[in-house]
Amino acid sequence: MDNRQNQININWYPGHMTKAKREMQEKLRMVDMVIELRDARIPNASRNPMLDELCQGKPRLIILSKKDKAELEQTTQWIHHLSNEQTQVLAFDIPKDGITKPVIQAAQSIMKEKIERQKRRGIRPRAIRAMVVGVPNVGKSTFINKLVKRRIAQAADRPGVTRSLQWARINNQLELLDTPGVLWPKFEDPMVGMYLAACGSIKDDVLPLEDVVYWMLKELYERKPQVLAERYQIDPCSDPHELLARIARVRGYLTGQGEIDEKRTITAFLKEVRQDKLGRITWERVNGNSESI
Ligand SMILES: Nc1nc2c(ncn2[C@@H]2O[C@H](COP(=O)(O)OP(=O)(O)OP(=O)(O)O)[C@@H](O)[C@H]2O)c(=O)[nH]1
Ligand SMILES: [Mg+2]
Repeated sequence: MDNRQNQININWYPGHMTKAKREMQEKLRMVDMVIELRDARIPNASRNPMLDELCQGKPRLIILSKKDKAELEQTTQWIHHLSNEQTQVLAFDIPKDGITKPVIQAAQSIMKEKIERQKRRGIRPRAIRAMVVGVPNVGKSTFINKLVKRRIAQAADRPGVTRSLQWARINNQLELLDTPGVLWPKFEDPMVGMYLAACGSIKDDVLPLEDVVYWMLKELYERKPQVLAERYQIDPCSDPHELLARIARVRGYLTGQGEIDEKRTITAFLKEVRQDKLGRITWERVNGNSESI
Protein backbone atom coordinates (compact mmCIF):
# COMPACT_ATOMS: atom_id res chain seq x y z
CA MET A 1 0.00 0.00 0.00
CA ASP A 2 1.18 3.49 -0.68
CA ASN A 3 0.77 5.34 2.59
CA ARG A 4 0.91 8.59 0.78
CA GLN A 5 -2.62 8.06 -0.52
CA ASN A 6 -3.64 8.62 3.07
CA GLN A 7 -2.15 12.02 3.54
CA ILE A 8 -3.97 14.55 5.59
CA ASN A 9 -3.20 18.17 5.66
CA ILE A 10 -3.47 19.56 9.13
CA ASN A 11 -1.78 22.49 10.66
CA TRP A 12 -2.26 23.19 14.31
CA TYR A 13 0.08 25.91 15.37
CA PRO A 14 -1.90 28.14 17.71
CA GLY A 15 -0.61 31.35 19.27
CA HIS A 16 0.40 29.76 22.56
CA MET A 17 2.95 27.63 20.70
CA THR A 18 4.58 30.68 19.09
CA LYS A 19 4.75 32.28 22.53
CA ALA A 20 6.16 29.10 24.07
CA LYS A 21 8.83 28.87 21.40
CA ARG A 22 9.94 32.44 22.12
CA GLU A 23 10.05 31.81 25.86
CA MET A 24 11.99 28.58 25.38
CA GLN A 25 14.50 30.42 23.25
CA GLU A 26 14.95 32.99 26.01
CA LYS A 27 15.49 30.35 28.69
CA LEU A 28 17.82 28.23 26.62
CA ARG A 29 20.99 30.03 27.67
CA MET A 30 20.20 29.15 31.30
CA VAL A 31 20.08 25.40 30.69
CA ASP A 32 22.91 22.91 30.37
CA MET A 33 21.08 20.31 28.33
CA VAL A 34 17.83 19.31 26.71
CA ILE A 35 15.67 16.30 27.57
CA GLU A 36 13.58 15.57 24.52
CA LEU A 37 10.54 13.35 24.95
CA ARG A 38 9.31 11.45 21.94
CA ASP A 39 6.43 9.00 21.67
CA ALA A 40 7.73 5.41 21.47
CA ARG A 41 4.99 4.63 18.90
CA ILE A 42 6.27 7.33 16.51
CA PRO A 43 9.90 8.11 17.43
CA ASN A 44 10.76 9.96 14.26
CA ALA A 45 7.48 11.76 13.60
CA SER A 46 7.43 13.08 17.16
CA ARG A 47 10.78 14.72 16.64
CA ASN A 48 10.17 18.44 16.29
CA PRO A 49 12.46 19.95 13.63
CA MET A 50 11.82 23.42 15.01
CA LEU A 51 13.06 22.34 18.44
CA ASP A 52 16.02 20.64 16.82
CA GLU A 53 17.03 23.94 15.38
CA LEU A 54 16.29 25.83 18.57
CA CYS A 55 18.27 23.46 20.80
CA GLN A 56 21.24 23.09 18.49
CA GLY A 57 24.49 22.80 20.36
CA LYS A 58 22.91 21.65 23.63
CA PRO A 59 23.65 18.11 24.77
CA ARG A 60 20.54 16.00 24.49
CA LEU A 61 18.92 13.04 26.17
CA ILE A 62 16.05 11.39 24.30
CA ILE A 63 13.29 9.72 26.30
CA LEU A 64 10.85 7.50 24.43
CA SER A 65 7.62 7.77 26.43
CA LYS A 66 4.59 5.46 26.41
CA LYS A 67 6.77 2.39 26.00
CA ASP A 68 3.84 0.35 27.35
CA LYS A 69 1.82 1.29 24.24
CA ALA A 70 4.53 0.41 21.72
CA GLU A 71 5.78 -2.97 20.46
CA LEU A 72 8.75 -4.00 22.61
CA GLU A 73 10.93 -5.32 19.83
CA GLN A 74 10.34 -2.18 17.75
CA THR A 75 11.27 0.02 20.73
CA THR A 76 14.54 -1.90 21.15
CA GLN A 77 15.29 -1.29 17.49
CA TRP A 78 14.40 2.38 17.73
CA ILE A 79 16.70 2.86 20.74
CA HIS A 80 19.52 1.34 18.74
CA HIS A 81 18.65 3.44 15.69
CA LEU A 82 18.51 6.76 17.55
CA SER A 83 21.51 6.30 19.85
CA ASN A 84 24.90 7.65 18.91
CA GLU A 85 27.95 9.09 20.59
CA GLN A 86 26.24 12.39 21.30
CA THR A 87 22.80 11.08 22.13
CA GLN A 88 21.61 8.68 24.80
CA VAL A 89 18.17 7.16 24.47
CA LEU A 90 15.99 5.72 27.26
CA ALA A 91 12.47 4.31 26.97
CA PHE A 92 9.89 4.32 29.78
CA ASP A 93 6.39 3.62 30.81
CA ILE A 94 6.65 6.87 32.76
CA PRO A 95 3.87 6.36 35.32
CA LYS A 96 4.98 2.80 36.18
CA ASP A 97 8.76 2.59 35.70
CA GLY A 98 11.43 3.66 38.16
CA ILE A 99 12.82 6.56 36.17
CA THR A 100 14.72 8.72 38.68
CA LYS A 101 17.98 6.83 38.84
CA PRO A 102 18.44 6.19 35.11
CA VAL A 103 17.50 9.79 34.22
CA ILE A 104 19.90 11.35 36.74
CA GLN A 105 22.65 8.94 35.73
CA ALA A 106 22.16 9.70 32.05
CA ALA A 107 22.11 13.47 32.66
CA GLN A 108 25.31 13.23 34.71
CA SER A 109 27.05 11.14 32.12
CA ILE A 110 26.03 13.59 29.37
CA MET A 111 27.35 16.53 31.42
CA LYS A 112 30.39 14.66 32.74
CA GLU A 113 33.05 16.65 30.92
CA LYS A 114 31.61 20.01 31.92
CA ILE A 115 31.27 18.93 35.56
CA GLU A 116 34.86 17.71 35.61
CA ARG A 117 36.10 20.92 34.02
CA GLN A 118 34.33 22.89 36.73
CA LYS A 119 35.81 20.70 39.45
CA ARG A 120 39.31 21.20 38.04
CA ARG A 121 38.78 24.94 38.16
CA GLY A 122 37.70 24.67 41.80
CA ILE A 123 34.04 25.42 41.04
CA ARG A 124 31.58 23.33 43.01
CA PRO A 125 29.21 21.91 40.38
CA ARG A 126 25.63 23.13 40.74
CA ALA A 127 22.59 21.10 39.80
CA ILE A 128 22.30 20.23 36.11
CA ARG A 129 19.58 22.33 34.49
CA ALA A 130 17.65 20.62 31.72
CA MET A 131 14.81 21.86 29.55
CA VAL A 132 12.16 19.20 28.92
CA VAL A 133 10.79 19.54 25.40
CA GLY A 134 8.52 17.58 23.07
CA VAL A 135 5.34 17.54 21.02
CA PRO A 136 1.99 18.00 22.80
CA ASN A 137 0.69 15.15 24.98
CA VAL A 138 3.93 13.15 24.86
CA GLY A 139 4.20 13.07 28.67
CA LYS A 140 6.52 15.96 29.64
CA SER A 141 4.55 17.06 32.70
CA THR A 142 3.94 13.47 33.81
CA PHE A 143 7.69 12.87 33.54
CA ILE A 144 8.45 15.89 35.75
CA ASN A 145 5.76 15.04 38.30
CA LYS A 146 7.15 11.53 38.55
CA LEU A 147 10.65 12.83 39.21
CA VAL A 148 9.62 15.38 41.84
CA LYS A 149 7.24 12.79 43.36
CA ARG A 150 4.50 15.40 43.51
CA ARG A 151 1.89 16.73 41.16
CA ILE A 152 3.40 20.13 40.52
CA ALA A 153 2.53 20.30 36.84
CA GLN A 154 -0.92 19.76 35.37
CA ALA A 155 -0.99 16.66 33.17
CA ALA A 156 -3.92 15.24 31.19
CA ASP A 157 -4.59 13.07 28.18
CA ARG A 158 -5.14 15.87 25.67
CA PRO A 159 -2.69 18.07 23.78
CA GLY A 160 -2.03 21.65 24.86
CA VAL A 161 -2.33 21.25 28.65
CA THR A 162 0.86 23.06 29.73
CA ARG A 163 0.79 26.72 28.74
CA SER A 164 3.77 28.21 30.54
CA LEU A 165 7.32 27.32 31.47
CA GLN A 166 7.87 26.05 35.01
CA TRP A 167 10.98 25.02 36.93
CA ALA A 168 11.04 21.89 39.07
CA ARG A 169 13.84 21.03 41.44
CA ILE A 170 14.32 17.26 41.51
CA ASN A 171 17.22 17.24 44.00
CA ASN A 172 20.55 18.97 44.35
CA GLN A 173 21.73 17.24 41.18
CA LEU A 174 18.96 18.04 38.72
CA GLU A 175 16.56 20.88 37.93
CA LEU A 176 14.04 20.61 35.11
CA LEU A 177 12.11 23.15 33.10
CA ASP A 178 8.67 21.99 31.96
CA THR A 179 7.57 23.51 28.65
CA PRO A 180 4.35 23.56 26.63
CA GLY A 181 4.13 20.97 23.85
CA VAL A 182 4.89 22.62 20.55
CA LEU A 183 4.37 21.61 16.95
CA TRP A 184 5.69 23.44 13.92
CA PRO A 185 3.96 25.50 11.25
CA LYS A 186 4.15 22.97 8.41
CA PHE A 187 4.65 19.21 8.30
CA GLU A 188 7.08 18.58 5.46
CA ASP A 189 5.86 14.99 5.20
CA PRO A 190 2.06 14.77 5.54
CA MET A 191 2.42 11.28 7.08
CA VAL A 192 3.90 13.04 10.10
CA GLY A 193 0.52 14.69 10.66
CA MET A 194 -1.19 11.31 10.50
CA TYR A 195 1.20 9.77 13.01
CA LEU A 196 0.88 12.69 15.43
CA ALA A 197 -2.90 12.55 15.08
CA ALA A 198 -2.92 8.81 15.82
CA CYS A 199 -0.99 9.38 19.04
CA GLY A 200 -3.07 12.29 20.34
CA SER A 201 -0.60 15.12 19.77
CA ILE A 202 -3.03 17.12 17.66
CA LYS A 203 -6.32 18.42 18.97
CA ASP A 204 -9.15 16.17 17.75
CA ASP A 205 -11.30 19.20 16.84
CA VAL A 206 -8.94 20.19 14.04
CA LEU A 207 -8.61 16.64 12.69
CA PRO A 208 -10.45 14.79 9.93
CA LEU A 209 -10.94 11.87 12.34
CA GLU A 210 -12.49 9.64 9.68
CA ASP A 211 -9.29 9.87 7.58
CA VAL A 212 -7.20 8.97 10.62
CA VAL A 213 -9.39 5.95 11.36
CA TYR A 214 -9.46 4.71 7.75
CA TRP A 215 -5.67 4.94 7.66
CA MET A 216 -5.42 3.04 10.96
CA LEU A 217 -7.72 0.32 9.62
CA LYS A 218 -5.58 -0.06 6.50
CA GLU A 219 -2.42 -0.28 8.55
CA LEU A 220 -3.91 -2.79 10.95
CA TYR A 221 -5.28 -4.91 8.13
CA GLU A 222 -1.81 -5.10 6.60
CA ARG A 223 0.13 -5.69 9.76
CA LYS A 224 -2.20 -7.22 12.31
CA PRO A 225 -5.32 -8.63 10.63
CA GLN A 226 -5.67 -11.23 13.38
CA VAL A 227 -6.02 -8.45 15.97
CA LEU A 228 -8.97 -7.00 14.04
CA ALA A 229 -10.49 -10.45 13.59
CA GLU A 230 -10.26 -11.28 17.28
CA ARG A 231 -11.34 -7.95 18.68
CA TYR A 232 -14.36 -7.50 16.41
CA GLN A 233 -15.12 -11.08 15.38
CA ILE A 234 -15.04 -10.08 11.72
CA ASP A 235 -13.41 -11.23 8.56
CA PRO A 236 -10.88 -8.43 7.90
CA CYS A 237 -10.66 -7.02 4.39
CA SER A 238 -8.40 -4.59 2.60
CA ASP A 239 -11.05 -1.93 1.95
CA PRO A 240 -11.12 0.20 5.11
CA HIS A 241 -14.64 1.47 4.41
CA GLU A 242 -15.94 -2.08 4.21
CA LEU A 243 -13.88 -2.97 7.27
CA LEU A 244 -15.51 -0.18 9.26
CA ALA A 245 -18.93 -1.27 8.00
CA ARG A 246 -18.25 -4.82 9.22
CA ILE A 247 -17.31 -3.50 12.66
CA ALA A 248 -20.45 -1.34 12.70
CA ARG A 249 -22.70 -4.28 11.82
CA VAL A 250 -21.18 -6.57 14.45
CA ARG A 251 -21.49 -3.87 17.08
CA GLY A 252 -24.98 -2.88 15.97
CA TYR A 253 -23.90 0.72 15.31
CA LEU A 254 -26.70 1.42 12.87
CA THR A 255 -28.95 4.40 12.18
CA GLY A 256 -32.74 4.29 12.52
CA GLN A 257 -32.87 3.43 8.82
CA GLY A 258 -30.62 0.43 9.34
CA GLU A 259 -27.60 2.10 7.74
CA ILE A 260 -24.09 2.12 9.15
CA ASP A 261 -23.58 4.79 11.82
CA GLU A 262 -20.17 5.83 10.53
CA LYS A 263 -19.57 8.59 13.06
CA ARG A 264 -20.35 6.43 16.06
CA THR A 265 -18.21 3.57 14.79
CA ILE A 266 -15.28 5.91 14.10
CA THR A 267 -15.48 7.41 17.60
CA ALA A 268 -15.72 4.00 19.25
CA PHE A 269 -12.87 2.51 17.22
CA LEU A 270 -10.54 5.45 17.88
CA LYS A 271 -11.27 5.29 21.60
CA GLU A 272 -10.47 1.58 21.68
CA VAL A 273 -7.19 2.04 19.82
CA ARG A 274 -6.17 4.83 22.17
CA GLN A 275 -7.06 2.71 25.19
CA ASP A 276 -4.80 -0.06 23.82
CA LYS A 277 -7.74 -2.43 23.34
CA LEU A 278 -6.08 -3.58 20.12
CA GLY A 279 -2.78 -4.15 21.87
CA ARG A 280 0.57 -2.44 21.52
CA ILE A 281 1.05 -0.67 18.21
CA THR A 282 4.21 1.02 16.93
CA TRP A 283 2.77 3.06 14.08
CA GLU A 284 6.11 4.22 12.75
CA ARG A 285 8.42 1.31 11.99
CA VAL A 286 12.19 1.45 12.17
CA ASN A 287 12.47 -0.12 8.72
CA GLY A 288 11.85 2.55 6.18
CA ASN A 289 13.36 5.17 8.46
CA SER A 290 16.89 5.57 7.29
CA GLU A 291 17.10 9.06 8.74
CA SER A 292 18.77 9.09 12.10
CA ILE A 293 17.87 11.26 15.09
N1 LIG B 1 0.50 4.79 29.03
C1 LIG B 1 1.30 5.83 29.27
N2 LIG B 1 0.75 7.05 29.43
C2 LIG B 1 1.58 8.09 29.65
C3 LIG B 1 2.99 7.94 29.70
N3 LIG B 1 3.54 9.15 29.91
C4 LIG B 1 2.51 10.02 29.98
N4 LIG B 1 1.32 9.39 29.81
C5 LIG B 1 -0.03 9.99 29.74
O1 LIG B 1 -0.05 10.88 28.65
C6 LIG B 1 -0.97 11.94 28.88
C7 LIG B 1 -0.31 13.27 28.60
O2 LIG B 1 0.65 13.54 29.58
P1 LIG B 1 1.19 15.01 29.90
O3 LIG B 1 2.27 14.83 30.90
O4 LIG B 1 0.08 15.97 30.21
O5 LIG B 1 1.81 15.40 28.49
P2 LIG B 1 2.56 16.76 28.10
O6 LIG B 1 3.67 16.37 27.19
O7 LIG B 1 2.94 17.52 29.33
O8 LIG B 1 1.42 17.51 27.27
P3 LIG B 1 1.27 19.10 26.93
O9 LIG B 1 1.48 19.87 28.18
O10 LIG B 1 -0.11 19.17 26.41
O11 LIG B 1 2.28 19.36 25.88
C8 LIG B 1 -1.44 11.77 30.33
O12 LIG B 1 -2.70 11.14 30.32
C9 LIG B 1 -0.38 10.86 30.94
O13 LIG B 1 -0.87 10.05 32.00
C10 LIG B 1 3.54 6.60 29.53
O14 LIG B 1 4.75 6.36 29.55
N5 LIG B 1 2.64 5.60 29.33
MG1 LIG C 1 2.47 19.40 29.91
